Amino acid sequence: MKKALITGITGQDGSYLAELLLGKGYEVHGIKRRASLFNTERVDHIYQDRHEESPKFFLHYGDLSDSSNLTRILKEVEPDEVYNLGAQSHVAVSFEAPEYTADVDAMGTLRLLEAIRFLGLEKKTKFYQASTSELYGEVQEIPQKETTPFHPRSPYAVAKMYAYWIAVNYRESYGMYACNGILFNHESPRRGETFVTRKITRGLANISQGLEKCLYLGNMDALRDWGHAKDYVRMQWMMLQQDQPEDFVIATGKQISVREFVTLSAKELGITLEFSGKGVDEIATVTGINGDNANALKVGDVIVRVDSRYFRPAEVETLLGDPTKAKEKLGWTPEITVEEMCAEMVQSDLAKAKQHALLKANGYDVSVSVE
Ligand code: NDP
Ligand code: GDR
Repeated sequence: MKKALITGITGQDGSYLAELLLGKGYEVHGIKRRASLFNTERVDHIYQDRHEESPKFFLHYGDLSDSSNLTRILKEVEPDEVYNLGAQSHVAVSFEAPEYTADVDAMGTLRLLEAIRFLGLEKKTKFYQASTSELYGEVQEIPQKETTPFHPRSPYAVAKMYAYWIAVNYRESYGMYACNGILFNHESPRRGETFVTRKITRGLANISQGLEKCLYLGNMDALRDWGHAKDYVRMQWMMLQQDQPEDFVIATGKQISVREFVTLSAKELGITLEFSGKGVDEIATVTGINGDNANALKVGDVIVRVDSRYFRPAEVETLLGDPTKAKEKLGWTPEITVEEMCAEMVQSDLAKAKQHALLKANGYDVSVSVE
C-alpha cells in the first residue's frame, strides 16, 4: 500500500486529493495547523477514527514554518509521495503579510525538501510542488506554457517562484523525483470564500435570499483561465506516476473575465444584470428575474459595486494556459467546463443561503461572515 503525505490537506485541493488517493487505496497522512476553532470542515467526511479497524486516513499537527516538526512527521510516515499544497495562498493577503508568505510558501518548501534529503528519503519519496500561473504575472507570451518566462507580480508569486526553482534544484542536484504542477486558477464549492469566484457565487446567493444587500468587488476586467479543482488534483497524482519527473502546465485553455463570471453566476440564480459605469463607478443593476430563486430582489436593485479596497498594488490582468504538454504526455484533459463549475458553486451556495434565510425567518440569530 502506498503512503502519501499532504501538506495543506485542510484546503480546497488537499481535500479533493485526499479523497482521490483514498479511492486508489493509499494510506493518506495530512498536516493540519493548530487553530482556535476546528479547521477540518473540508475533510470531516473522510475522517477515520484512529480506533477504527485499519484506518487509512491520519492527520498530524504541524506547520510549514517548523522544520523539526516536518522532519519528525516525515520520519514517522516515510511517505512514497509528498504533495506540498500548504501555503498562504491568497495573492492580495501576500501584500499585507509578505514576510510570512515567503516563510511558508518559499522556505516551507525548502524545509520539506531538506527534511526528505536529511532523512535519506530522496530516492524513495516523490515530491509534488504546487506551483502557480501567478509565476507568469506580467505575461510574456499568450498562451502561457512550460517554457514561457516568469515575471511574478506579488510577494506570493515571488515566494512561489523560489519554491518552483528549489524543487527543480533538488531534482537536478540530488536526483530527487521532484516536479512542479504550474496550475492555473481552479475552483469548486470548497473554494475559500475570499477568492473571487466563491466570493461571487456566495455573495449573489446570499443577496438572492436577502442575507446581504450588495457584493463589492475589485478589478472586474481581470481575465482568468478557470478550471475545476477535481480535474486538477487528478493531474497532481498523474504527475507523480511517471518514470521521469517533469513540470507541467495545467489549464483549460479558455479564459473569461471576473465580470463574465458575475453574469454566469447571476444567470444560474435567474437574475439578469446590466453593467454600467467604469472603474470604481461600475455597478451591476438587476434588469430581470426568472424563477423563484431571487425573491428578495426586484428589478432596478444595484447588487454589485466596485470597491478600490480590493485593487492590488500590482495586478495580474490576464492569464491563459496552454495544457498541450499535459494532454500529449499524460493524456490529461479537463472534464468540467467553467459554466458547469459555476453552476455547481452557485447551487451549493444557494442551498446554504436558503438554510440561513430559513433560520433567520424563524427567529434564530444567524449572521453571515463577509470580508
Ligand atoms: P487553500 O488556501 O484552500 O489551502 C491552503 C492550505 O495550506 C490549507 O490547508 C491551509 O491550512 C494550509 N496552510 C496555510 N499556511 C500553512 C502553514 N503555515 N503550514 C502548513 N499549512 C498551511 O489553497 P488551495 O487548496 O486552493 O491551493 C493548494 C495549493 O496550490 C496552494 O499552495 C496554492 O498556493 C496552490 N495553487 C492554487 C491554485 C488555485 O487556483 N486553487 C492555483 C495554483 C496554485 P488552513 O486550512 O489551516 O488555513
Ligand atoms: P488569484 O485569485 O489572485 O488569481 O490567485 P483570486 O480569485 O483572488 O483573484 C482573481 C482575480 O480577480 C480579481 N478580483 C478579485 N479578487 C478577490 N480575491 N476579491 C475581489 O473582490 C476581487 N475583485 C476582482 C483579482 O484582482 C484577480 O485579478 C488564485 C489563488 O488560488 C492562488 O493561490 C493561485 O496561485 C492562483 O489563483 C493561480
